[in-house]
Amino acid sequence: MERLLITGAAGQLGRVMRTKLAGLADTVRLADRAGLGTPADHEELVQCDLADAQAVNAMVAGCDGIVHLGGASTEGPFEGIVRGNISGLYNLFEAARANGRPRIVFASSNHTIDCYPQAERLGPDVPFRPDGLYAVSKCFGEALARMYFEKFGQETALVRIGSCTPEPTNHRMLSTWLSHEDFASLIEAVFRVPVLGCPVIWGASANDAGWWDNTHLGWLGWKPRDNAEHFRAGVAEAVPQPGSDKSIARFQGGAYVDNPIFKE
Ligand code: NAI
Ligand code: 15L
Repeated sequence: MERLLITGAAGQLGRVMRTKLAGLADTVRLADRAGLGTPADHEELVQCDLADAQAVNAMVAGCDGIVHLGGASTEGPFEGIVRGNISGLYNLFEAARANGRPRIVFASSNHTIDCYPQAERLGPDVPFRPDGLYAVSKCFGEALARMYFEKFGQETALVRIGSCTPEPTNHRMLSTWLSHEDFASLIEAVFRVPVLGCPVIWGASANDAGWWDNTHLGWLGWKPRDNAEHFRAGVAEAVPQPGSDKSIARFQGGAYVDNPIFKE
């Protein structure tokens, strides 16, 4: 690629991908509403709010690929979720449509299905079971991406990220963990494959205790290498086994399922 755009580049995953994806394009354009520091030679910095349609159009112009990590990333007041994940996402897809439809990696979330019990194994076609307004905004994002694919041929990977952290740090994450390395290799696979479409992709490493089935993705050529199982002993030592009646041991969203809906 000539120019890759990473939104949410000041965030947790954005800062990691800024380094890991540096070789994916001649120029990497980094965007966020927060400050992004000093650009390296191969970087361009754009400070903008996703709710500003004109600024988003300028942010997308000239890019051949987009890794969309920006927006609200947890449960919070609805206003912030609407800004980043509803209006912001619409602005991003409209900008993509106006600028040659660069392929998009959309950071969706496991929260779209978090009310399923941990005993169930999920394929890509299960109905949503969101656990809050943040989760609902990700369901909206997946539906929006699908509509732009059906009507305009916009290709987007709907990556339902589990828990993307340096290491799994609790029992639930032995099932939901996505290593930084596996996320980076997934993004590379999405941009490498000749035809992408608009698939649901479970963003998890090759965890022995995983809940999500990616066997529909053989054509993508993505082989996650990490496995949370290697951390089981350390997690067991550091965190007491949760009681089987607790949400953290019952639902795929764990304790997130108990989050309140925020009032303004
Ligand atoms: P983060 O909260 O650390 O980063 C999000 C970034 O988006 C922040 O730098 C923030 O300034 C920016 N942002 C928020 N609202 C904005 C707006 N209206 N306009 C412009 N920028 C805005 O989140 P993190 O952990 O890096 O996650 C990145 C993406 O991946 C998010 O979309 C999140 O929902 C998704 N995700 C992350 C998971 C994880 O384990 N970290 C799991 C599942 C999904
Ligand atoms: C997410 O969607 C969030 O962005 C992240 O902060 C974690 O809560 C993650 O899911 C998770 O479920 O562990």
